[in-house]
Amino acid sequence: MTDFKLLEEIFTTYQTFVLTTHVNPDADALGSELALQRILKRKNKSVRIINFSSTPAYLNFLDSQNVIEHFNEEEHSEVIKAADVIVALDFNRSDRIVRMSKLFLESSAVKICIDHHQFPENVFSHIFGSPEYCATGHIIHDFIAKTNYGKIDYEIAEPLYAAIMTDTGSFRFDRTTSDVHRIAAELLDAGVVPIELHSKIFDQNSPGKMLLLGDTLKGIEYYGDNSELGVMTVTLRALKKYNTKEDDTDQFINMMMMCETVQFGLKFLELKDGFKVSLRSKGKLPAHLFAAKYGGGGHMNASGIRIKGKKIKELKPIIISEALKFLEESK
Ligand SMILES: [Mn+2]
Repeated sequence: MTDFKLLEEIFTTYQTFVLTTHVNPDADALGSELALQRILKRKNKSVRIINFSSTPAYLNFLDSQNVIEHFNEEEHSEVIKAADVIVALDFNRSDRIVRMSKLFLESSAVKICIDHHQFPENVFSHIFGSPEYCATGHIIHDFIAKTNYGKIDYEIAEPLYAAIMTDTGSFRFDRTTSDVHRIAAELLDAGVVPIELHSKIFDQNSPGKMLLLGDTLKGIEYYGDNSELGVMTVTLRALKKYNTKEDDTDQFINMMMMCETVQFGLKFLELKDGFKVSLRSKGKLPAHLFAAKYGGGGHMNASGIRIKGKKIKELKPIIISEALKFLEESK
């Protein structure tokens, strides 16, 4: 059980808060930060949101008051040091905030993690939430609802709906329970218009991104006797060709999973200093256990691996043959 009373006590006791989230933040990461920031502000707390990555353009509308700050060591190291409480949202391992992690680990602040991923690192004073939650925004919602720590009006409902809608894949993934739908109903009652928010988040693709998507889909490789394994690859060259960025490719893997035969999907994304593999699986296939073999993590049906200092072509054939073995063993 998540101890929301303790969380409320911490919020009540302390005055200055720094909220942060993982590199390349998504709508759950940012929506959770913004909802919590707004709730704490109403209690006259001093709250800064400092993120390692800048906000992706398509999610800028969520930050209507322009409060999210992009991490800059000079400007923020004192702020992070002086905070009473640092709240880590939507991540549970310090390396997910990249170069902010040193300041985070060295800070004497109370370190809170509010998150729904598995296997938290042992660096937090308190952890709230669990993988049972469909989104970090879901945890924030339950905290507010169960403790009455503020009112869920439109200002809070919009970021929470964005968080929950996106992390449940528009209310279809595994943890989309009847409770999640009841929460969605509550957020609609607070003024959220689903089609508007959905369109603001999902219909924001540049023409270049659509062309990159076309090339990437065309390049899908299928493996296994019945094409159960799907593999897609995005290179830095392709990103550059279409004037696109890493986060433009976030949804590509979900498109590959639309193929009926594909049970396990891998997306290789080239980075300047290595590469990233996103994993998706269907049913009970535990993608996160496969990710863990390479030091990655995530959820059963959606996880990720980050490999530093190696080229895709060095490891891709190995990862593919391991993935085929993994598929075979999981049958
Ligand atoms: Mn999340």
